[in-house]
Amino acid sequence: MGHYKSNLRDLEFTLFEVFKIQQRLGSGPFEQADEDTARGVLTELNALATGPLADSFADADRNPPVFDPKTHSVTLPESFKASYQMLMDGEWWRLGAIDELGGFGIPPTVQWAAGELILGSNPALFMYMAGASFASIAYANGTEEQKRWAQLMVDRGWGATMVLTEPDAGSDVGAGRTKAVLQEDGSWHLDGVKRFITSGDQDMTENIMHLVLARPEGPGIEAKPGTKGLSLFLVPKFHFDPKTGELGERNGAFVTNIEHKMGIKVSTTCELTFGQHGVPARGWLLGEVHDGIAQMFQVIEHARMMVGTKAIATLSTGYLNALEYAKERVQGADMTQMLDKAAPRVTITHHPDVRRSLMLQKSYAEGLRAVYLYTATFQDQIRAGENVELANRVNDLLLPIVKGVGSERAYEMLTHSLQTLGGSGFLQDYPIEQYIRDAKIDSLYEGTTAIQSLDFFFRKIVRDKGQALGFLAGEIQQFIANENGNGRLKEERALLKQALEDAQGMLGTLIGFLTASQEDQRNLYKVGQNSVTLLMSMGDLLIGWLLLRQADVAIAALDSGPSAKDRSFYEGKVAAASFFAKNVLPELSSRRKIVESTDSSLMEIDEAAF
Ligand code: ST9
Ligand code: FAD
Repeated sequence: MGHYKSNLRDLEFTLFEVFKIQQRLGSGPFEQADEDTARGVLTELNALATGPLADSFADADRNPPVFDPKTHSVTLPESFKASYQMLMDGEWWRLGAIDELGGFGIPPTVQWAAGELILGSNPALFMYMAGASFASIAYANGTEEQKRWAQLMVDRGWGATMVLTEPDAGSDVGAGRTKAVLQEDGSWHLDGVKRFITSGDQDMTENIMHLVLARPEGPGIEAKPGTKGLSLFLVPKFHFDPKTGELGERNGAFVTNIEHKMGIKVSTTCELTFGQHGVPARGWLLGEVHDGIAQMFQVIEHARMMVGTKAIATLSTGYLNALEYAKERVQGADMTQMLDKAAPRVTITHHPDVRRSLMLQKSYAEGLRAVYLYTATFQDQIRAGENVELANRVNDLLLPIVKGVGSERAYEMLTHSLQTLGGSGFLQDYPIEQYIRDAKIDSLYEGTTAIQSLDFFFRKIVRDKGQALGFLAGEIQQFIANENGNGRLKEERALLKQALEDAQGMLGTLIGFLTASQEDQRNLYKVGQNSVTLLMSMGDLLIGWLLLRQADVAIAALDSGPSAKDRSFYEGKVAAASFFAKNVLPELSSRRKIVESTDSSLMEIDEAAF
């Protein structure tokens, strides 16, 4: 058996029994895909993900890519290349492609559910496979000629990258200095050094299309500071015939280093140098507008969703590995017989602390899965043209939760998964130590958690005038008020009500600090001290609510006499929801007190006193 333990049952439950996504399948933009197609996609991919895709996961970690500085090229381990080839042969890249470029015509909910399977099995495969998804951005924003390039990217299976970061421009993308100078033929010559570029080089595709943010220079071009002064350029690794895609000369974008990392080692993280090795780095402005940051955010939004889903996928397999171990590992006696030295030894699932930890892992893994799939239901609505404006706002609001909360909680919970295995968890004989190393990146790239929390508060709540949040709060209120579940889960509903009040209380306090900053700007610091707490608390609230929605569905299913296997599944859903409501949601009350009592002392401490 490979390392990857998927949870297809929970994916299908959430998609079809809870969110009932089949109601949109088979018609409109999803005409090509009915429920059977969607289930078929997941079943087929599940077999691949738990089998051959997972096979190279550990090998590619122990034998990471090799960089040759003489040729500026990277060689990936053969085992990984074989897994990648399998994905490409199965045409699974179609999952992320728009219909015009050969997409499957399945809704985002199913795309992301399928994405979870690849991301849990071998996350770097998904990232290397993203060329067709990136082509969608070139297609959506490009000139007629660039739309044809997008088609070539897909037809010829090219790789692609997103190129923002520089040594002095990480979170602060607007500090980037790489420039692009307009040439007489309408192309641009790029000059600068970018760093940390994922998939910047590899030896699996014939070409790579870099999507690069740079500062345009040329006659009549107004220089603007910050992100609004950046444009987006298409910079291929090799030039190509625009009709056939046949490769020409090497372009002057060279990988000049690769990073040696804590985890996700097979995903190359490259320094990419433009125009400094004797060959000009020629690029083409994407479309005809200088609107680079907005165009790049079209990629970033998907990439943030991807990173959150990756983290959640890893947590899920971490939990299931821990569970399997715990069911087999015999150690110690049942606690009620702890004084009897001759008492029979039991499996560790009998120990209350192991149970507490496993249930915490389960509730976060399944609750976060519900969060990312719930988010994707709004992407389904957007695609289907239903309530598009509101769906866009809600999707925007939820993305920092999927990414920020997903990554933080996954990393935290994976340490519980490792702990469940005792000393064995520390060994490379089990996958969890690699999961932890591979998942740490998720709270860092695509905007750190602090950046997600600022985006959440300032852009997604304040600038949105609370419209999306108001909608969500209304949905939660409605759930609290209804009596589904035959009067069961009453206590849990009361706990959810309190959690909603606490989260709203925290938000109200932060809005108060923001208002007070008009009088004294230092009050903004109080927002900054608490924005991550707000984000994490809203995440817990959402998880608590979605788990209880699942429990409602599970109770109804239990009442209708399910099979023995299904009975255990549904009982598990009710147990996880109840556990989370009783053990996690009450924490919001104390967090609210902390937020409310924030003062300015932290910002007044002299740096030397740290
Ligand atoms: C990275 C990659 O880390 C890691 C993994 C790579 C994996 C690659 C493969 C992935 C494949 C996945 C599939 C994807 C493919 C695509 C599929 C397509 C179908 N939402 O607040 P302002 C815009 S890469 C939308 O003033 P500052 C907006 O235009 C590196 N737009 O910002 C706005 O203008 P306006 C990742 C947003 O103070 C403008 O920006 N690096 C949003 O100038 C300015 O906004 C980072 O993520 C948003 N949420 O700059 C950087 N926010 O207001 C993190 C802003 O007029 N840092 N815009 O609308 C930040 O995000 C900063 O907050 C900042 C601040 C840079 C935005
Ligand atoms: P910094 O921005 O220096 O942040 C350091 C710390 O300060 C963080 O804790 C951060 O939260 C905090 N901080 C910074 N600013 C603020 C603020 N305003 N308020 C509160 N806290 C703040 N980039 C690409 O362009 N393309 C890629 O493909 C890509 N892939 C990557 C792959 C890997 C493995 C890694 C490690 C990075 C990758 N990145 C990529 C870069 C990544 O997006 C950045 O590392 C990330 O955005 C953070 O920037 P930084 O590392 O410079 O940290």
